[in-house]
Amino acid sequence: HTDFSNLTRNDFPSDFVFGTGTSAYQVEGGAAKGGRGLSVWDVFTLRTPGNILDGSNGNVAVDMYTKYKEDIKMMKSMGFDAYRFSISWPRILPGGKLCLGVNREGIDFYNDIINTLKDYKIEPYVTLFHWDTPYALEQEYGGFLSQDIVNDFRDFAELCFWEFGDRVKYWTTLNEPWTYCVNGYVSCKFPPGAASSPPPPPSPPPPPTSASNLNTTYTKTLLSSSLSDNWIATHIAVDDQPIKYNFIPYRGSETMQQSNLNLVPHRGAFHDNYYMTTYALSSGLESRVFNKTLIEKLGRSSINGFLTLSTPTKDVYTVGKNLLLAHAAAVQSYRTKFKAHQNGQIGITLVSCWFEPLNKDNEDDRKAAVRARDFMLGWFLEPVLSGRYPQNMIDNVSVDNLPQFEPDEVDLIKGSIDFLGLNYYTSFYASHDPDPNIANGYNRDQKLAIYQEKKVGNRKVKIGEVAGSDWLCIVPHGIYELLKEINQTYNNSTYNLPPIYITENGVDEKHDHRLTAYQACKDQQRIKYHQDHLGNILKAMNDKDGKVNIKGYFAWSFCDNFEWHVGYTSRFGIIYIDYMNHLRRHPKESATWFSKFLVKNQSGDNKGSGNNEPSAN
Ligand code: PNW
Repeated sequence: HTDFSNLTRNDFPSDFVFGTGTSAYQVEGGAAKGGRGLSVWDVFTLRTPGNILDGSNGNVAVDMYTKYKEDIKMMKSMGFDAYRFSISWPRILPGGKLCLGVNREGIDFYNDIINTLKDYKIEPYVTLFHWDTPYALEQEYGGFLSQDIVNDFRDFAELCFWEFGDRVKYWTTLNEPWTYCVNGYVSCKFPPGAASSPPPPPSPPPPPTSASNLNTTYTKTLLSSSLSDNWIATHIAVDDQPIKYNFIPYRGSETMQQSNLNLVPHRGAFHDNYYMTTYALSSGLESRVFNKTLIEKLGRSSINGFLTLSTPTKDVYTVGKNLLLAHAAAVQSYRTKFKAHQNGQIGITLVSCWFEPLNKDNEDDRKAAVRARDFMLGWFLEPVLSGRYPQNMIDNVSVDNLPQFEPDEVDLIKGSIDFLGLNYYTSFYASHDPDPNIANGYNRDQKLAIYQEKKVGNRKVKIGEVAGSDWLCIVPHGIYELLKEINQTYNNSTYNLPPIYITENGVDEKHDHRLTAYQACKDQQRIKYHQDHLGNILKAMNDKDGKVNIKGYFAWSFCDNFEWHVGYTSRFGIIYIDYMNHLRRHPKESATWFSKFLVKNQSGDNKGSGNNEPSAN
């Protein structure tokens, strides 16, 4: 059955944990307060505001830095058992390294959060790294591109265990290493962006002859330009018309390619030293930035297109490996030095979509769907369980690009989680494509294409209702399919899958400045989203042919917040933030729904107050 509207927490085991989540850079603000150092996100947003859809940053965010007490009180009033948040590495180690000094004010800040949670009997689930790498380490050795990060991360982790481990019993080392890798080193939507990637060789290779239908003047201009970044050049759009355009990915030493896509120019704006344009693609809204040099070369009038950035293929896999090593080093330290007396658990949080074969009757498509999962989830899950990359990655990524694990590294990484944190938002169709017309390595390596819709008869049908973000179609049964598949693949004596926590699940609406706070709090779509996903989780937990061991569920997010490269344009919160009015908190209808859902039966150990109500201060 698929009607989950009467579901309550009492349908779940009595020790099943319900919480909400946030991350430091997305909510704290206080960027220049209390001795905090810079993170890569400060520099990425402030130096190049065009990197962010609305030009915003997390300087103030939702000011949890000063409002955490009222927020924790609100969590309690809704009846949540747990709160998942992350520690800002540069807030407690402003120089990134232990030897450069500990910032006591930062430690005190997190101590007060943890103590407040404890006072309210809310269990802290702490993430050590939610993408805010200390900028000092990015400058010194390129952040996670360098294996030097492993010791610095271990030191940071040990400091956290030492300072907070008497009260924190659930640690996750990393949030979504996949997203950090792919957005940082493939699509360049996240720091470091292309600006920090190695400069291209002095003279780019000549264009292939097949590029004859490109505007040659334009092409020559770019080829002879002295742009210092390895930009991808572009053909130009025409006002508000869907057009065909060419783009020429320029990727270091690799040859230039040409491909065609459809795009709809969405909007664009000139800023002091760059031009930002947003265009609509089937995969979602994308924004791109032209720098001033390029504008001067081409003239303003010709710049109505876009330009995108890229880094060498190998980087993304190098960063992935260093993230795994850093995770494993922190876990080893916890287990050997802290676990015996602190008695907590440590795991990792990984994100995965569910990939459904575009054509279920086609074996190649079925294999492509598994490959898609292996390049997203398996990339990190297989190593932490077995010490190996998924065979699909070994088979499809060139040995020059995929860094191997040394025997001592295998020992360190294998078995390095006490629990798996899983983030699920959406699903895609996957189909086999032996020669994808994609410039960049990671996406080429997978030899597949993903879609959000498929043809049914003569119509194209979406995989699910589209939410605020175009990448997020609502597919509740996808979490059931994903959990079942994870269980089938990894819950055996070869892999020893530990218990799972759903550490993120949620949906957004677009910011709409025309709505009052009152109107914006009407979020029935979110209520249904959580109901339907919780129902599918419960179904996986009780499945006759193999129960999935799931221990908890964290709604993303406690409140609206800084949604990375799309800034404040996307709202994932169950609490609404009024950005125009002192960052006032307003419970959305989903917050009220959660407060009712979370009321415990008056019987047995499920006894509760029975009167949860979200309240704003
Ligand atoms: C998460 N996907 O990233 C992050 O952990 C949060 O910080 C963020 O606010 C939230 O999603 C909402 O975007 C995701 O491919 C990365 O389905 C990838 C996916 C989903 C979420």
